[in-house]
Amino acid sequence: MQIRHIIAATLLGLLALTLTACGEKPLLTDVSFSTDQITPNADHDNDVLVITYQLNRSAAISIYFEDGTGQRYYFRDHIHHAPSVEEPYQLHFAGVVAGYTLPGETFEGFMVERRVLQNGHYTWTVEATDAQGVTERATGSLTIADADTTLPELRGFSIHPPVFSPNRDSIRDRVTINVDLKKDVEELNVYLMDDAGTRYHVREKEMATPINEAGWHQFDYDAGVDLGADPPPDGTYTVIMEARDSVGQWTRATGTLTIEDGGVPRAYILNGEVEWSSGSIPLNDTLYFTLTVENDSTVPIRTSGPPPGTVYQSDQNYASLGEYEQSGAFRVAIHCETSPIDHPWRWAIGGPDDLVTIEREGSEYVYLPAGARAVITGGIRFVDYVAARNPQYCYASLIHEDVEISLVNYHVDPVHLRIQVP
Ligand SMILES: [Ca+2]
Ligand SMILES: [Ca+2]
Repeated sequence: MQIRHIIAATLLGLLALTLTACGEKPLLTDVSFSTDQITPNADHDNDVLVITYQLNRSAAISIYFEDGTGQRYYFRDHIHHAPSVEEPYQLHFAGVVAGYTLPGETFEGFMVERRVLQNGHYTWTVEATDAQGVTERATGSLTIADADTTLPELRGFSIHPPVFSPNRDSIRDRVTINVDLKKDVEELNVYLMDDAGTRYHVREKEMATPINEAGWHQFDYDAGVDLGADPPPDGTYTVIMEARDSVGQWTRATGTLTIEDGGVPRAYILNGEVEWSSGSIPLNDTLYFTLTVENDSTVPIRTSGPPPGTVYQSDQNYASLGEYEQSGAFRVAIHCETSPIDHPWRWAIGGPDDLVTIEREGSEYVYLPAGARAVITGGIRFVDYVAARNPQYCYASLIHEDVEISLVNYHVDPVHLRIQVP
C-alpha cells in the first residue's frame, strides 16, 4: 500500500520533470533596457538604466556587453536566480562592470574591481541557462557617453611596520597605512581580514586631506588597545583597502600585517596592600615597603630599573639614579605629600628572577610575563623633612609611564609617616 503510493508519487514527479524539460514555456521572456543610452558621470542625469526580464524557471543569469572588437564586459556572470513569480526581475545598471584593463594598461599595487564602460557603442546580452543546460538570450544595443572614466587609483599603498605588537609597551605598538588617492571618492575603507573572513576595521587618522578627498591619506592603527579593547588575535592578516567613487567604480589594494604579543596590559598592586616598615622613623633612617605586583593580563608587561631592593635618599629621584622614564614601562613608585616632584622614587616591577628579557628592534627590554606575580621591596632614607608637614601621608602607586596610572593603582594603602627630629 505504502510502496504503491511512493511509486505513484515518483511517477508524478517524473511526469513533472519531463514537462519542465520539454520547456512548454520559454526560459527567458520580456527582456528590456529602459533606454539605449546613458551618461554615467554621477550628475544625476541619465546615469542609470533599468534592466527588466522575466525568468520562468531557476537559471544562471549573465548580463554582458560587447564592444566593436568583440571584447566582453560582464555586469552579471552566471548568478543563480529562482524564477520570477509575480513581478519580473528589475536591475539598475549604472554603466559599471567587472574590472578590466585597456590595451597596454597596467596598475601598480592595486586592482580595479568594478569599472565604468568607456564611451562607445555596445551590444548587450541577457542570458539565462537552466539546470538542463538550456540557454536563452536576448540582445540589444547601448551607447555609453560622457562617462566619468577616471579611476580612484590607490597609489603608493604601504603598511609599516609589517609586524607589530599592540600592547602599549611603546615598542611597535602602532601601524601606519598610507595611500595616495587619485580621485575624490564616496568611501575609502581599510580593514584587516583573517582566513575565516572576519573583518577588523581600521580608522583613518585626521590628516591634511579631508576624508574621501583625493590626496595623501594615513591610517593609524592601534588594534583598539588605546581604548582598552582586546586586539585581534596574534597572527597574520590580509590588509584590504577599498575605494568607491560616485560612479560606482571600485579599486582595491592589499597587503599583509602580522600581530604578535597583542593584548591590553593590566597590572595591579595585589589586594591594594602595602606593608610599611614603620609609621615613625628617626631622621636619616629608612622607610621600607613590600608589595606584590600581579600581571593580570595575557601580555608580558614591560618595566625598567632600578631593581627592587634599591634604597633612595629622600633628596634623590629616579632621574638622579639615571633611571629615566620610559614610555610604556610599568614601575612601582612611592609619593609623599612633601615630595618635590611626582612619584620621585620608582622601582622595576620585579628582579632578575621575575623578569624575562625580550629583544625588540635590536634593543633588550625586560618584562614581567603574562599572569606572573613579583614581590617588590625598596626604601627611602629620609635625610630631610618639612616641619609644617610632619607627619605626612606617603603612598604607593603602579605607574604605566606616559600611558596612565589607573585609579585602582593610584595612591594605594597610605602610611601616616612621622619623621622623628631630635
Ligand atoms: Ca549623467
Ligand atoms: Ca608593543
